[in-house]
Amino acid sequence: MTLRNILVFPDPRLREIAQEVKVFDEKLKSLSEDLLETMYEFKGIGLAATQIGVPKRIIVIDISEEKDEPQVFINPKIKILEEEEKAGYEEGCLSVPSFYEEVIRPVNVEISYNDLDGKEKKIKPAGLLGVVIQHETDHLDGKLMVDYISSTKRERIRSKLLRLKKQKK
Ligand code: GNR
Ligand code: NI
Repeated sequence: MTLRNILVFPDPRLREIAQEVKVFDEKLKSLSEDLLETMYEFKGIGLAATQIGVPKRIIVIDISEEKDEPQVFINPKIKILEEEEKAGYEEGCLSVPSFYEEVIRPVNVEISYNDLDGKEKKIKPAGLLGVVIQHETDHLDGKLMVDYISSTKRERIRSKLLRLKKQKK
């Protein structure tokens, strides 16, 4: 297992569209382990491969209290079952560190995905799991939490994070 670096907004690599996974081999398992290790290290409840600079459609999630229920979703696809019911959640993102913004998303969704062995699966996630799967799947499409807020706010976050980055160098 290897701890990876997490890209920070506005890194252009966060805007890439990730490629579908077609080969389910040991390399994929080892990459998923790296993602989980990195997510746990940085105290996240989810992480997308895009965030470590690997543009492949892989996400990992653990929303459990004890941090002992890792979940891996390969090639996740979201079907909105019902457009009317939406809910807001105060979201955070490891690629937008220290900013929290409310994002409104559909509540009733169905997720189709492959497991690590390539088997096709389908779930209807409840509550937070549905929110996090949608947040992570956005990453695979180059979309970030900050795209849901006003461009003025987004610009302010962008300059703050850029300034922080230059300080660290
Ligand atoms: O750690 C995270 N917390 C979180 C809180 C609310 C909604 C989504 C998330 S995901 C985030 C980790 C992350 O950036 N995943 O891409
Ligand atoms: Ni994120």
